[in-house]
Amino acid sequence: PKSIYLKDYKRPDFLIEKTELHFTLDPSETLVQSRLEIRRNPEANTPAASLVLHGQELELISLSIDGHALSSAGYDVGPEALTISTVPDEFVFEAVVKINPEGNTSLEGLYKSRTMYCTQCEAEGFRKITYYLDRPDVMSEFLTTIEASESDFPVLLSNGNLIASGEADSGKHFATWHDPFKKPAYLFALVAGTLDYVEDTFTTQSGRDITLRIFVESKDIDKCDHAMRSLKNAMRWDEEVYGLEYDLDIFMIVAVDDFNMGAMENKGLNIFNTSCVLAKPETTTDAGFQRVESVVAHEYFHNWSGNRVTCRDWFQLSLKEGFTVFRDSQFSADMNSQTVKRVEDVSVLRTLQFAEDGGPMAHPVRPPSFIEISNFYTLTVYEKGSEVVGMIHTLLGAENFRTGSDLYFSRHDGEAATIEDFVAAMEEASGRDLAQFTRWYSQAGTPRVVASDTYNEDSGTYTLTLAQSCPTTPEAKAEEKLPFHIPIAMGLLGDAGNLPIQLQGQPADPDTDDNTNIVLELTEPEQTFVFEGVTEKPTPVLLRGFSAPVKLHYDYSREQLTAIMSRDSDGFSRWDACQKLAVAVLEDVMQAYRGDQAYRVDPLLVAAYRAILIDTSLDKAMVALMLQLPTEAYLSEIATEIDVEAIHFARQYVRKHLAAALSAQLEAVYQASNEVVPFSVSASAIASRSLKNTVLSYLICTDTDENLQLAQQQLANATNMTDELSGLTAIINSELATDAQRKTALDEFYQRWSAEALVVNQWLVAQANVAREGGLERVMDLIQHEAFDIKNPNKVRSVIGAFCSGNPVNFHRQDGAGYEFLADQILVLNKLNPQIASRLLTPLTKWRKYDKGRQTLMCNALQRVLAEPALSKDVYEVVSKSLK
Ligand code: HT7
Ligand code: ZN
Repeated sequence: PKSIYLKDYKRPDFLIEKTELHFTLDPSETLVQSRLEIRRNPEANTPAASLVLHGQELELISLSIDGHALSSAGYDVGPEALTISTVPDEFVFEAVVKINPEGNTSLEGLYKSRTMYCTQCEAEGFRKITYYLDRPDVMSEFLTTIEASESDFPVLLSNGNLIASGEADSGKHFATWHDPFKKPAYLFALVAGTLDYVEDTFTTQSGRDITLRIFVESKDIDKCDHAMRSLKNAMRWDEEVYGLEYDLDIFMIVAVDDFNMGAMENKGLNIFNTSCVLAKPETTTDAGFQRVESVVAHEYFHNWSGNRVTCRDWFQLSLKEGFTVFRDSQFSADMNSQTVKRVEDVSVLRTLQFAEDGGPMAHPVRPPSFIEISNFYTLTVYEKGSEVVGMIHTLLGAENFRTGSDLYFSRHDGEAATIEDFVAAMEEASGRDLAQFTRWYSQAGTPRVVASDTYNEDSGTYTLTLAQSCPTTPEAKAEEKLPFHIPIAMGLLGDAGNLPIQLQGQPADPDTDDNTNIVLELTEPEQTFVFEGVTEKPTPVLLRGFSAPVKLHYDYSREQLTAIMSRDSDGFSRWDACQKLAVAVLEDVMQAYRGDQAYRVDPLLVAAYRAILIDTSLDKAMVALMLQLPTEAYLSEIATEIDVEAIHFARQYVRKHLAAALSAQLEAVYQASNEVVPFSVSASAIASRSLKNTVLSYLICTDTDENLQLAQQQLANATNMTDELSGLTAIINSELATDAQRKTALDEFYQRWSAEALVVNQWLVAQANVAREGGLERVMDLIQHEAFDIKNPNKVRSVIGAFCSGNPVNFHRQDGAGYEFLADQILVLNKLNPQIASRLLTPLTKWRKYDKGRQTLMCNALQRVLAEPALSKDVYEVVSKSLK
């Protein structure tokens, strides 16, 4: 397989003005007739170019140009393209092809999910439907007719507005949809099935009534309210915050069970993984409710950031994804809590994206090349891309950012744009030069910033020096990297609270009434900032709100960390200080574990946690977040060499110690939060459950029967899935429970919920994550369970994905059996669903961070995958790059 390079981008030789499609649906022999109005692209200036259309796994039935059938001498069909060497400047191309939806297990193109037909065309799936210029800079108006048996497929949907329906000559029924907005093929969608829907309306700010429909299987009709509410909130929010209004007369969402990702923003017809749309209290956890809210909003926001203004090529993916993640994060923060949302986002970024940035698949937010684009729907493109947009927001301020976004949307409406276009709009709107800033798009790796300081009591000056560097990544050595433009939001903390800030050489800002916050702009390899009028030796609070995706190092004392935890004005920094303190304490235990010394848990941490637990004025959500020790994944990310056993031991040890030392406070908080109140997904109700269940996870670490009974009672009496699953998780992880007690809890749970696929998935995840010995054997049993189906990505993620990423002590067994298990599953999935196979590889790609013994075993597993003769491009790219 060969790489494709951004530097080789060329405009398309041809444009497709109009696309007419006619589908005659059949499980194994669907007929697709296409009529394309094509003309040469004057801007390409390639007057003699042949017509080359993408096409894969298509059975060609007939071809014609301007009504004249082409004989096989007039064209060439390969496995990936159809070439017609001589065509006029403007012509009508018609083709009939046959495709096999029920045999399509890759879930790209047209496929069957349970009883329905659906499509997934991003990034390059449309070429599995018919011959086409399947690239995002070819935008066309679509007219789509679907013909199918009315009894089996009463609902026939595509993009845009329904313009005709009725009985076809064949006796089947048909529906014709017209999408007036030009779009690339990746936004095409088709759905056919027996579906019910819930309907609502939304009146836009300009007074247009939009019909909103969510289509689901009838058994799920009672799980649509939250998605509908979220959709309406998102529509209103986009009008209010970005001035963006919906454009078609109808907006539809369809829930499907078999889906490679979370959801897809097809124009007017979003297709969702059931896990990201269905929710009701009895079956869905609070995290599930919040995921639905954010994914519904994300896909809706794409209607502008992605659809009305799309990407010129797939290297620009972050143009739509980074910006849309930024928009959905702003939305979720506005709907819930700014600080909680920031902590959650930063946890994901620092744990998973930083790990990606430090591994063999590291790439810039705009990758310079790829073999398979599906491999680049990454945390870097999405989450780091969002952080980059967030830094522009910080540097420009909210008002200039909005002016820039207005300019971007108005200037590029109906176009396929680039990251340069986005940055140029932001520069023009603000008058700021972002040239250096754009290095965030082209240089991979997580920058490291080292802060050091001095305080001069006599002059009242405080001097802060910041030095930046960026490690070597696959595309560039550390020495070749140029300094980034890094916004560092910060403050100074004194004995009684935050100190006023006066930077030398910078007049005080009369427009701000908050003089305790400043954004420093680090642009040089090393820079010094002098603060004046500092009346006491301060503690710097650096990177407030996590203002840049960097690893910032300052040598804090543990006392300074507890001061920030209890007194800083920024909630994020308080949480972050708590994490830092916990990391230090965990590292003490890890060191003792390795050196066979006595274990000691710093009483500072116990005291800090006690203070948090008894302070009833604190936000419960923040208390819960602060009480959660850094995860094993985060501790692995920050380690130079991952010591699997030491990390696991230290975390367990400190948890047990805290549980014992704080048992009275924990019990009091549990009892106080275990109130019976009507269910709600308000931020405060979620916070309350989050605190209660965090506390339960500590209580279960104590070896007392009462606490096991507490978990059993919670499981038995729960009226919502958050509490029920927390009860189950506590029991199956408890060292006190007997095997029989764990089995009873699991069996009863399964019997209760076996008809609810999404609940069963959570039941699978809970088991795959149990860290007790024998995890691999339990997972091998789970893949034989009737609830498991290797063709369903949600099941694969729930068992294999959860085990390999969320259960390090069992996956990284010393004998390498976990690695061999994963390689076996990848080889099966490579044939069925290459995208899923490739994503599952992630834990193996991190082999360089482990001890020599594990390195060899992990590489052996990767080599075994690489030796497979029929390796998909997806898997080949990840395995070969990670072995380099
Ligand atoms: N834009 C969507 C991407 C997507 C996707 C990509 C590759 C393979 C399958 C996929 N399903 C959806 C999702 C989003 O970011 O909104
Ligand atoms: Zn997206």
